[in-house]
Amino acid sequence: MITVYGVPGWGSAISELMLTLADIPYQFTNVDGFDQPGPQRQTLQTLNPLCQVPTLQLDDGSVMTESAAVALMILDKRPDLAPAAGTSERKQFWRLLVWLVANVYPTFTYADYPERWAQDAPEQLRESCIRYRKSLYLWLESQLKATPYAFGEQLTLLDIYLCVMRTWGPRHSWFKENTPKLSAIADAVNTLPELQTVLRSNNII
Ligand SMILES: N[C@@H](CCC(=O)N[C@@H](CS)C(=O)NCC(=O)O)C(=O)O
Repeated sequence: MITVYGVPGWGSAISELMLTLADIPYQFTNVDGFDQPGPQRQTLQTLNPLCQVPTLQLDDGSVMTESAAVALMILDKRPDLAPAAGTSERKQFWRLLVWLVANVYPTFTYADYPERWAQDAPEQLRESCIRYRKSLYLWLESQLKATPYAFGEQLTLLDIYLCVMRTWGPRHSWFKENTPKLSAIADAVNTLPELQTVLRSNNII
């Protein structure tokens, strides 16, 4: 069975929700505290030199990292969790999926641990990353045209990202005020019966 190494509410929640939605069994290993020296970090570092979550160990023992790679792996089994091949929606799906992990996700890497990158001005780096992240979310909001999900009636793995990322900085109230379409998508995902247990175990609802 797949093992997901993660921390409740962190990036591993995206993998857990995607796997659950796809009906792919997995077990969860909590590595809370992995971002500080200690046994959890040692465990994770042997699997993933970047020492990040999500880190997955697959059925064959191989390691899988990068949430978008996990999404692609899942789509191999469950193509219905993305818009159909040949549609313009599918192209936008790829675009926004990669855009999120390439642009928004790194703002957490730098803002959550600014002292790693700017020892002399960590607060400045944190603040500018958070400002940049907000500008990215505002652009994303301008791209969201459909309801109840990003691509209309079809629930896709992109909606799972939005649901989890909405719980991170700049937090619910900012999203509600500034990105109401993104917030509504996250709210819609939060009502899905098949995700309730995992949403709860990740403190998302
Ligand atoms: N590109 C990775 C980013 C993963 C990531 O940044 N995870 C965060 C937690 S949400 C993390 O592990 N941060 C700790 C660190 O970077 O040291 C992905 O998409 O999975």
